[in-house]
Amino acid sequence: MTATPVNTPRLDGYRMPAEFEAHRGCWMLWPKRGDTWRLGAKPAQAAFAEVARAIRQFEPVTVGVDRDQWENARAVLPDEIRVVEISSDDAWIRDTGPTFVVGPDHRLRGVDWQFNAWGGLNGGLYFPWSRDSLVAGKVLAIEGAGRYRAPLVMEGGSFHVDGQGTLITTKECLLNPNRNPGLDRLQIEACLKDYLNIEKVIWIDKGVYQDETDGHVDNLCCFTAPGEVLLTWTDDPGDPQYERSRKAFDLLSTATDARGRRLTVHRIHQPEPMAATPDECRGLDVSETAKPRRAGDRLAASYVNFYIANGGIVMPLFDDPRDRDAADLLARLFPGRNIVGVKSREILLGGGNIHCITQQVPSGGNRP
Ligand code: KQY
Repeated sequence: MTATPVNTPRLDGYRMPAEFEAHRGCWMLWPKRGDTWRLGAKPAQAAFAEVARAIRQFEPVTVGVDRDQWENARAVLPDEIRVVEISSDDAWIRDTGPTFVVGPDHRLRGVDWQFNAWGGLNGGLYFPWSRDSLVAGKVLAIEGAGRYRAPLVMEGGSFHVDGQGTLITTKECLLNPNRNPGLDRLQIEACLKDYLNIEKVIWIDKGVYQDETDGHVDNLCCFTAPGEVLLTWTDDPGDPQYERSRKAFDLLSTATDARGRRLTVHRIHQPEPMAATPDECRGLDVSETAKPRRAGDRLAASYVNFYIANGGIVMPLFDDPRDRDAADLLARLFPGRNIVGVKSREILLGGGNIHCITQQVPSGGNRP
């Protein structure tokens, strides 16, 4: 008996566009869990609402909300933001939402990865994650987009694509035994090629120091255009981030992409190292089923964790003297897009930033 071949985006001619290509809109989820977000998630909800408002200047935004937060979210968010009921375990739609792919006819479908809360019972961040696992399917149903169920355990923040056949990721995350212990690097590459329709994978060793996702690339570097990458950086050789960024710089600046181009690597200096304060940690619910967040823990702050919208960049601000230089650099790298900064410490305290809480829906057309 011969096995029925499983359809994949590659076989069907679907590909994942780069984030800098045109969008139909953006999805977010509403934060509420008290062991991730302090003070009953109120400060985080204000920050998420600010991000949603910033993105709404450029494209439609939908926010998925648990039943018991629906009225609250609806009251806090402006009318022009769509609010729909979707339950989830936490609010990281970059990781739990679908990765949209576009077909030859410009039709949308989505890849639904296997999710295990960044490592399952071997270093994952909370248990259970069963509601998170259903988020991608629910978003695709609302969007009326077909669903590819991918066999890989991974998250949307663990890779970036240039839309022209190249994917960047980190070994620290995708080769971590807490994701796909039964698969080797070549098997993982083959799966990425099938489900994202890419040709080349660039493997960086490690992501940002103390990043609780096991080094998601979306906090370390991203494509700003085909052939151009932006990398978080520090000039301080005494900082544990220094070696990580230097190695990534050396690798990226000698790598070629799927089209054979040498990459241009831009560096964006990280903010001053920062940590969670005792007061911030006192505001968290105590929980047996989630990673404890302790005062003094370094936060994985990076300016690279921004969202590229149609005509805009929504970037994290840290109340740091480097905020201004970071915004100026992004303005130079993204001519024609307005740079909008949002104070993001409350999002950072939960272990991610603006890119991690957003998921673009591509329009399939060219950049506007
Ligand atoms: O890097 C991301 N895409 C998400 C960060 C998730 C942090 C979970 N606490």
